Amino acid sequence: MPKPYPTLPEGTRIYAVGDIHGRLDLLETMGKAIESDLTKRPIADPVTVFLGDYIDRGPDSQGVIDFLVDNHHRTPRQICLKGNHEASLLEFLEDAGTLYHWEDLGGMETLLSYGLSHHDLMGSAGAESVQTIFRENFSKLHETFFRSLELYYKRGDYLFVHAGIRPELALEEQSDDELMWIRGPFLNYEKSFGLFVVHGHTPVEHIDRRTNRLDVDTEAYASGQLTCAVLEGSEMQYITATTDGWELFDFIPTHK
Ligand SMILES: [Mn+2]
Repeated sequence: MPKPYPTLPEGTRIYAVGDIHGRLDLLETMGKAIESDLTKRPIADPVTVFLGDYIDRGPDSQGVIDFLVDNHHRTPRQICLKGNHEASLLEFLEDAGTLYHWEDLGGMETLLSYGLSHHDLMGSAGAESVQTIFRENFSKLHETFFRSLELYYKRGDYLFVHAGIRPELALEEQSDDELMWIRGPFLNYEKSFGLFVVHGHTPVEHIDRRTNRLDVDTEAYASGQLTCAVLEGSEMQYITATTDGWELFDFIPTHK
């Protein structure tokens, strides 16, 4: 018999933060919310998992990466997963020809936040010149951060991953691309994945709990609401951060 609810080992609390997309303002509020929650309700082993998609679309991708690189004093142990947008930035570092694909995903806002000008981006010199300027502005520290991102994190009965997994395929057999990009086959699957999957990538209006997975991506850059699942024992709570502040909610209703 599968367990009715996924569970974490005693003394562990996981804060799992959805897609940020350049919204440093909301990330800062979320950092304060987590810190405040931990002060109010201390626990032996707190972990913050960022589910990927730190950059693109929103206004301050560089600021978000600065925050994550320098986060240790603000939130507990921190795991940063790789989203498809981080993968696209890394691809552009290697291959200037991927610029237009990246721009379709909101990469322009990231380039602007790293100090490139509209003139640099519109210039006739093309993608190679954008790549050269970006490489100069992209610090070694940030590059190391991007290259150190994990594809998934497993704890207790939970699996944390940016997009999802291909159903009925062992974790070791999953392709990197699917872990960062998958939608339909994962989202439409209604049976158990073995582990309960906490993910971002596919925007939902409100944190969306199903019987086999939890979608935490509330499209922060457009909706102005960043969401974080708070998991402890077999309890699920969540925090929302908006420009007005933050709030902790006690219960995530299961969406059938
Ligand atoms: Mn995203």
